[in-house]
Amino acid sequence: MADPGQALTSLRQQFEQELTGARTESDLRGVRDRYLARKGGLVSGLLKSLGSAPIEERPRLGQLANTLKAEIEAALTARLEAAAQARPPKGTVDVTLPGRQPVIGHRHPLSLLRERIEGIFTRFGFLVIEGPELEDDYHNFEALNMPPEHPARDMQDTLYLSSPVRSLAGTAATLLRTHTSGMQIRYMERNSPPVRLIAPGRVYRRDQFDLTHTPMFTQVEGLVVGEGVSLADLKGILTAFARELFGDARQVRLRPSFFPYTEPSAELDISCAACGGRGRLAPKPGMNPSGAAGLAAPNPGMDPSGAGGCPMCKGTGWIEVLGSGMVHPAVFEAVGYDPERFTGFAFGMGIERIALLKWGVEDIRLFYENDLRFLEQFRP
Ligand code: 2U9
Repeated sequence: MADPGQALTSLRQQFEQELTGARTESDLRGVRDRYLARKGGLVSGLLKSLGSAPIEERPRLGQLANTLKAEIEAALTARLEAAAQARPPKGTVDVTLPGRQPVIGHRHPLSLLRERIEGIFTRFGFLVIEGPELEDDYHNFEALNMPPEHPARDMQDTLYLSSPVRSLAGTAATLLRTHTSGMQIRYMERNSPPVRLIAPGRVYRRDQFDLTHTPMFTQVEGLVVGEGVSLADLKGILTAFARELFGDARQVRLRPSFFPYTEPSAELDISCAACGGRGRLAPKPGMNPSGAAGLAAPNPGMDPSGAGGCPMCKGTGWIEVLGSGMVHPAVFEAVGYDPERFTGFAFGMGIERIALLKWGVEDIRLFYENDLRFLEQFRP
């Protein structure tokens, strides 16, 4: 073993250093255990090692070691007592601690999109109206030119209540509304033209639950009625809306369609952003577009079928955004407007569908699963 006298001196120095370095009560307790533990402590190790010192040295070394032990105990007791004195009383708040960052939530992406759409139409001078999700047959179907035998009223398409309930509108509701049109009917029953409004809200259909369908979704419908309102007004308003939402670069077209409550009817399409309306994706730089000499590598952006069609618009160059049309005279008759005097246009869109198009999301169900990893990507 090393010279015990030397070992004593270096243990004292080592202890002094460690004591100076100890900042907290738990540091101090650590030092105490390392030096004074009965089993395995540095001081008891030193005392044991004295057994190997020359016999005549042992009394002196033993005395020195005991003095060192007493010093260490006294120094540690003093520091631990001082630390206990300085300890803040129980329950004290340490105002010097850094604050904890609260987790800040935000609105759901579908709510953000709905607000965005409402903002656009509000700036166009439209009123926003809301109404009950439980609806009666008359406001959901009959007044919208869908008489009792109409196929849309089928049990396969509409969710009916097992027994009627009194709706917020005060009528006997028999079904979950399949569109928000009932609100527009109610508004026209109570107000004369001109009318310029949108009706956003949840609607329900007996649909399958898949990539693009949910049995509940969010609609925004719109209605404009007045003297001399024309298809040109419809096209102007909806083109302005589509460019506000999707960007000025989009081309817009109306494609003939059919709805019971509008005549004529049209779908509004916008040009596809993925292919710029060409229907096929542009060749990647470095590709030989002619394919001459057979040297061109396969383009990973191309349809794997080899047709080269754009997957976003299925090769058509156009994407369907909403449905629209001139309000059917039978609807005006139902609300007591003179169809000879007033004309109007209406439109309807599903916000979820717009969200899929706008953000390139492939599965509509993601919007309803509340997975924060998904939702946090839409922080405004
Ligand atoms: C009144 C008169 C007419 C609203 C309209 C559409 C065309 C339409 C669909 C879009 C996708 C429904 O959400 S969707 O599945 N809607 O295509 N909606 S015209 O027509 C009205 C509304 C109210 C009084």
